Amino acid sequence: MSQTTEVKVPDIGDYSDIPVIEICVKVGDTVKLDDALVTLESDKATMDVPSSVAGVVKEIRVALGDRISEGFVVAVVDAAAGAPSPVVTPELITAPAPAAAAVVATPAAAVVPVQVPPPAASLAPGAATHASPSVRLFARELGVDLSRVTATGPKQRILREDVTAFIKGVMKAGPAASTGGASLGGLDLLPWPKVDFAKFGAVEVKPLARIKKISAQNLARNWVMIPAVTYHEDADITELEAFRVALNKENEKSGIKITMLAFLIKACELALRKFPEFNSSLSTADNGEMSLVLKKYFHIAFAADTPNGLVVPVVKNVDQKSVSQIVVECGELAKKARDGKLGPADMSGACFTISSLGGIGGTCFSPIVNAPEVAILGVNKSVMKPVWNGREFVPRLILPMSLSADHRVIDGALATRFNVYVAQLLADMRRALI
Ligand code: CAO
Repeated sequence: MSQTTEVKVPDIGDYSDIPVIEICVKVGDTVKLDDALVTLESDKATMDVPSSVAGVVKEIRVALGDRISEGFVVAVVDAAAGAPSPVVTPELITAPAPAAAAVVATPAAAVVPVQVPPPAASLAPGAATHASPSVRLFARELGVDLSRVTATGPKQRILREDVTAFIKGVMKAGPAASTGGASLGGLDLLPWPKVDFAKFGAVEVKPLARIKKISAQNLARNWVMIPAVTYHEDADITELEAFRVALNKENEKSGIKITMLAFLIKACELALRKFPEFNSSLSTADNGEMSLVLKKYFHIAFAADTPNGLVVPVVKNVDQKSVSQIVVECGELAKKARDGKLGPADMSGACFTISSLGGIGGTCFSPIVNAPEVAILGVNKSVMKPVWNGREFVPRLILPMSLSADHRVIDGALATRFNVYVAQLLADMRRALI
């Protein structure tokens, strides 16, 4: 006879309204007393909600991301016939395990994490993994992303030994292979300052948007790991801009407005062909051996500012497209970006990135290289400047360019040659024919 029990979130102390980060079972699973049904995670603790009976899961009443508190029914379990089902007592509740934020505050936890870059499609590191709070804590202390760890426990559960094996693998492959891992160990970073800002005045706390969280991780890794140098160059775009304006006047009826960004993409594609090191990525084999992958395709990304944060869509095969086609594609991608509709395919495969702040202003900046690319070109607003032509000062429209390049692949001389060539192309696109 069926004997259903509603399993509720037990007394979890001061915690409430905590998001569900993992659902450990599915309908039809057989569970033992105390098997974890779901995992909750606040900013301070991770805790499993254990089954209060042994039996078969009949219903799951929560979804990932739901915020729940004590007493909320997470699942309905049909107690196995004949199996005694002692009711869970508060002592049986899995003790809340302090999460990273809390750990960081203690000196003992000032372990520099072994971070492994998330796979391109990994939007939420650690998501969809099964592990107990103590294993999660262990992984956090070491900075291990559980989604990269191979689980050997029952029902794909990650065990402490799995985390240890993962770390051993990373260490064995050497610092270079960990790319973002052990090589950070020497930095001996201080914990992030914890300040009660409200002590100094009124504040408002806002959660970071998802895009910002993802880009924060990527930017921090790229900033720390890539020894990038930024090289500045001025491009004289007087004639190109006059041509662009004239074209747009001609094409007023068609509605397609040729942009400076499209010319920049074309010029960069031509420069990538002339300087193939710029169209490459560093890659590390399992034995730690590093090599340079030179690409024979030309996919160029551009940074797009959206209300939710920065995204970087990619225009594929720009070598096979005219400037007008690039204009149309950039427009479509920028619209998709603003509407939050870019898919992973729209944002992957880039060889090189352009970050244009030209519509806003600025005179120069240091863009962060977008790994695993090796360079990025930033441009600011073009301005009329007096330029000496040997006899007199003449007004010329100058576009400031800032090229950041990974010094492991690109030396200063090469970077400057690239910049000079892009500037020459922008000054006179006829060079592309030579
Ligand atoms: N100099 C002077 N004017 C420029 C210019 C430049 N380098 N680049 C663009 N402009 C002008 C355009 O001609 C346009 O003028 P009109 O409206 O009179 O025609 C205006 O500035 C707006 O251009 P835009 O920037 O919106 O359009 P775009 O095609 O040049 O760029 C995009 C598209 C998606 C790159 C841009 O909208 C964007 O998001 N830029 C921000 C990128 C960013 O945030 N980078 C920083 C990353 S690091 O934090």
